[in-house]
Amino acid sequence: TPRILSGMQPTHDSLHLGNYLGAQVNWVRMQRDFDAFFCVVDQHALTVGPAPEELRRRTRVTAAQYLAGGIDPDVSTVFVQSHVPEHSQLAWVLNCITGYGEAARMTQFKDKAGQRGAEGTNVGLFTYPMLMAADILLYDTTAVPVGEDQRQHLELTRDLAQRFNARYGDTFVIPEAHIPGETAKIMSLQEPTAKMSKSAANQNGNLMMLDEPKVNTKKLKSAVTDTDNSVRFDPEAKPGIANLLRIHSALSGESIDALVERYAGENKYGALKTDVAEQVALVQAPFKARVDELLADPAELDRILARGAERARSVAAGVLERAYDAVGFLPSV
Ligand code: AQP
Repeated sequence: TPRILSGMQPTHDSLHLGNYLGAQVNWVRMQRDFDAFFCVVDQHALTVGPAPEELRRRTRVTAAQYLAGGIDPDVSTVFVQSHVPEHSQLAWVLNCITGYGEAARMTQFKDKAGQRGAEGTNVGLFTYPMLMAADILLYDTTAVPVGEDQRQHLELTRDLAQRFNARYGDTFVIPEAHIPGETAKIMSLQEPTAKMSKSAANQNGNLMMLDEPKVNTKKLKSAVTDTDNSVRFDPEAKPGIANLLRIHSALSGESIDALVERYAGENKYGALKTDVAEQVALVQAPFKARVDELLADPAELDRILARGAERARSVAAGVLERAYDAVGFLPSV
């Protein structure tokens, strides 16, 4: 069976609706057709310098959200990146075939380094894409379900795999990005031309999966729209309304055309916002309840993650050995 791998960073106490609609919904859809690996990428999260107890808590919360969103640990392999040392081992090898200029062109790095300044930018942030490439290539992954923001990193992963194969002989499977249509980029409610982001300065633009529904309702009521007063789907001219329509459509299963028809006429922005809030609450309330249940028994959660790590290592070890041998490292036994 073909394999998928994806992950999220435990950089926040809750995922946002963009993570959920852009990535997780697809994970759940795909887990039965693929041999699926879902990783909590705690080593990536270390690049933003979390306090140790924060990272520990967020790693568990993130894993709990995978399960609450519908990932079945009996079907998929759910694990924590730092439990599988092969990730950093392969990352080193990939660092050595990545051009400095190539890495410096990554827009996510440029954005984050720009925000943090030279003093606040660590080398981990720079080598992030090569660690991500290792995450993917270690599992002979065929498809990677992610949001639009990860497209460039996926392209780099493919380039590195092809370069490695050309230089050292056929070693890695070349993965394909699997990016959804309308939900690939859920926008900030406050700045609808920028993506909803855990690290955004204005958190009022984020709908957090684990917030109380009334908090999200309030954020939706003050979502930025436009003064044109009619509901139409026009992402260029009306990014705020387009974002609300996409969110509604993804959660309710109704087509965007049907929604545009429903909110035809003047002064329907309020009604649209109220209805989106209702759809968000419908998904969010059971999600949050399930997360609370899972966190009440951290030992069980840790057992699931330990089982996942064991399965992950059983695959990753073989692929790493292939790569180590290909580059000319001596076998250790
Ligand atoms: N706004 C979004 N719309 C659709 N998909 C999104 N993803 C992130 N933001 C959106 C997808 O969620 C997955 C997990 O991402 P991550 O944890 O690696 O975080 P990120 O991509 O760096 O984005 P975040 O969550 O906003 O965090 P920060 O602010 O720290 O960068 C990925 O599949 C991503 O595509």
